[in-house]
Amino acid sequence: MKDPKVVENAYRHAKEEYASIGVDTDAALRTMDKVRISLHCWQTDDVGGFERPGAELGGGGIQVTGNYPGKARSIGQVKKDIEKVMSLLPGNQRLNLHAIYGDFGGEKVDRDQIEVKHFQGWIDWAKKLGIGLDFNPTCFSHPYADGGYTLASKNETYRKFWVEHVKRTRKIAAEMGHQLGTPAGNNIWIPDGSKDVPVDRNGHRVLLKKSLDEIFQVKYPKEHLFDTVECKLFGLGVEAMTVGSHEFYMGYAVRSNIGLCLDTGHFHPTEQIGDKISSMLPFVDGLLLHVSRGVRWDSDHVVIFNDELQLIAQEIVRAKALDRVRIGLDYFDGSLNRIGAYVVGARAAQLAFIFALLEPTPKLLGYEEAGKNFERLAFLEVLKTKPYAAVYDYYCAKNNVPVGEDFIGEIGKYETEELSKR
Ligand code: RNT
Ligand code: ZN
Repeated sequence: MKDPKVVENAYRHAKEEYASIGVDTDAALRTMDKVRISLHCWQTDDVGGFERPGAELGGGGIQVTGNYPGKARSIGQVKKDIEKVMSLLPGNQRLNLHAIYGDFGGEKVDRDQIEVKHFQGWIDWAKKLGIGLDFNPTCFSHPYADGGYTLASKNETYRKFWVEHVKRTRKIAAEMGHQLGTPAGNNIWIPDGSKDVPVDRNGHRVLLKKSLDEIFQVKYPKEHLFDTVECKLFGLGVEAMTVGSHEFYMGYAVRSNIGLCLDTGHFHPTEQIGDKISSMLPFVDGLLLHVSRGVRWDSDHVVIFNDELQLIAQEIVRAKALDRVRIGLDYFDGSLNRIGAYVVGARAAQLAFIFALLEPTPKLLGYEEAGKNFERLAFLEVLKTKPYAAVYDYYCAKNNVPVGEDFIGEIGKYETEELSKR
C-alpha cells in the first residue's frame, strides 16, 4: 500500500507548483466532486442481460470478444461487481442500466411489457447506495431486431413493438429519476441500417422520425427524465448506411428540444467528439457523452488516458459545461478482468478531468488572443509534465480508495475470492 505521507508530500509539492502558474488544486478537487461518471452495467456480463438464463448479445452491429472468466450471471452479481468498482473509484458515480437487466423473476416478459416493477429492486439498491440511475431501451438481441431494423422498420408490427418498448423505458426512467431525486437519462440507440448500399435511405429515416414523434408525445418533468438520441456512422454488418446518423439525430434533437448523445467511437476516425461539444451546446439543452475508444473496426475498447479523452474533458471544463454534459462510459471487452476494465476506464476519465481542471486557461487564452501561437503550444506541452497525477492520487487517498497501482492488487483479490468461482 502507498505510504499516505508520500502521497501527501507529493500533493503539497504539486499544490505549490500549480499555484506558481495560477492554479488552485484544492478548488480543482472540489469541482471533481461534480464529475459523476455513469458506469454502464453491460461491461459486467458482455451485454447479455437477464431476460433468460444464458442470454447473450446478438447482432445490432456491436460485438463483444473474449471469454475471460468471471462474467456476472445474475443481478446480484452485477450489483456486487458494481459495488466493487465503486469502492475503487474516488468521488461518486451513477449506474447506467439497459432494459434487458430487469428483474423478471424467471418469467418471460417481452420488451413491450416491461414495467417499473421490474426495476424497483435496482431503484431501491441505488437509493441505498445514494447514487443516480440512467436507462436505455434495448433494441437489439431480439427476434424483432433480426431483420436489421427496429424503430425504422417497414414491418409495422415490429415498428410498433419497438415504439412501445421505448415508450415504456421513458416511463421507467422518469420513475427512477423521480424516486432517486436526480434526473435519469434515457438514451435511445438503435442498430437500424444496411450492410450494403440501400435504395430507400429516405423511407427508413421518415419512419424513424415518425417513431420518435410517437415516442416523445408523452412529456415528463425535466427533474425526472433527460432524453437523448445517439447517432452512429456504421456498425459491424451495417457498413453502408445507418438510419440514425449524426445529421439525423442532431436535427431531431435540436428541433424537438431533447438531448443528443455523442459516442467517441461513432464517427470517422479522425473526428473527435471533444470538438463537437461546443458545436452542439448552443443548440441543445444538454449532451450525453458515451466515452469509449475506437480501434479500427471496433468502437468499444476500454477507455485510456489518450488525446481524445483529454480534449473531451478540456472542452467541457473550458466551456464551464459540467452541469450540461453528462458523462457515461460505453465499452465492452470480454478478454480481460471486467472489473479491471471498469476501473481503468473510469480512472482514465477522472484523470482527464483532473488534468483539465488544473489548466491555467486564462494564461493560455492570453497567448491565444495575442497571436502567440508558439507560446500557447509550448505551454500546452509543458502542462503534460506537471504533477497532475499527484493531485489525483491525493484525491484517491482523501476518498479512502486505493492510490496509484494499488487497485490492481485489489482487483486480483476480488478475482480470486469472487470472479474465479463463477
Ligand atoms: C452502440 C452504442 C450503444 C451501445 C449500448 C449497449 O454502438 O454505442 O450505446 O453500446 O447501448
Ligand atoms: Zn454508445
